[in-house]
Amino acid sequence: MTDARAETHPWTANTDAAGAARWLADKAFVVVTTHTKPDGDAVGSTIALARALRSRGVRVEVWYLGALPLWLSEVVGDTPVRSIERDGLPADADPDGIVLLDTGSWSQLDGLREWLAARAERTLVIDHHLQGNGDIASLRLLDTGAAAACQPVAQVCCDLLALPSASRLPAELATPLYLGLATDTGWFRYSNVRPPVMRLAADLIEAGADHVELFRIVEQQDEPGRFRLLAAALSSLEFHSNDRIALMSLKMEDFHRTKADATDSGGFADKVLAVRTVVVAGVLTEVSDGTQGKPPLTKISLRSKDGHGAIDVNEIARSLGGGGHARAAGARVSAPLGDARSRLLDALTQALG
Ligand SMILES: [Mn+2]
Repeated sequence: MTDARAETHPWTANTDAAGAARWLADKAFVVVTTHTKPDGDAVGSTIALARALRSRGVRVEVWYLGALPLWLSEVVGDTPVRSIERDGLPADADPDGIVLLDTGSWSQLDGLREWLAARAERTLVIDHHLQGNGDIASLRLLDTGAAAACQPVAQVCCDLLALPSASRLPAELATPLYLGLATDTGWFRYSNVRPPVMRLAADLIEAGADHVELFRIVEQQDEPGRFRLLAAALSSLEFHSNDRIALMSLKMEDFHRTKADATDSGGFADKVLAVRTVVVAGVLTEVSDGTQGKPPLTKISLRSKDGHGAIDVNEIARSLGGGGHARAAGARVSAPLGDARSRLLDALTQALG
């Protein structure tokens, strides 16, 4: 998006929950959608709003983009859902209202961008992110102080159903709303947990949100292969620089032996940050060892601990040709695993000073 467009379409709110509910109330067919690779907040907010609209007799479809979480069907139940990747874009879909949740960025809407751009005049966006594209929707309910999109969506649901408090919501709405609140706050551990988050969580539990079942569905679904792979990673664990650096390495044969796939190593670096002395952790994954007609390639994933003197892993990753965020970053290095490990260790040792 050009700067001129950002000026004529600023990322500013122009409605509140009551206004959004009034706008939705007279719709006949609404499509509810969200960012690609939907997470807990994306799924929770879309399903809750779809159920609220359905209970008012509105025809609703929820559309998802990109890879879907493994637990999706257990949260969605019988609410009508379409995967654009799997089912395609319906040629004849002509909703009189579109609601975009948990994002306002064109870059997160690949596969639906043109369809949405042609219909911005009948689109409502409800989001909590600091940045977005104002031209994505003519009606914008933005609460950048909210920890999750599910917070403003909970209020819209209450207004749609004329309920005085979220504690009176039907349980089938309270449970997905709780999912968004819980996952966007790391199950109520992150710094975005403020009093309204806990008040809404309490109301949703009062309404019957099944938080015990949600935790099982979302957080206790790992395949055994993932933990066999973690065992392999831990057996390679080495500490450097007075135990402040932790490195783990996974070889191609580790994936074959444990029947794990590339996504199964997600979160391994985070686990090692639990060690008191460790300030930065890296996982090196051998993508190609250079023997099968492909040049050697090693993937690096980096995490660092918050606090005074925290290591900026974005900078480290950039020095290796990658990038990311200050606390989480990665790179792909065209080198065998051992060489990549040496280069990474040099960069980390230097950064620690
Ligand atoms: Mn969110």
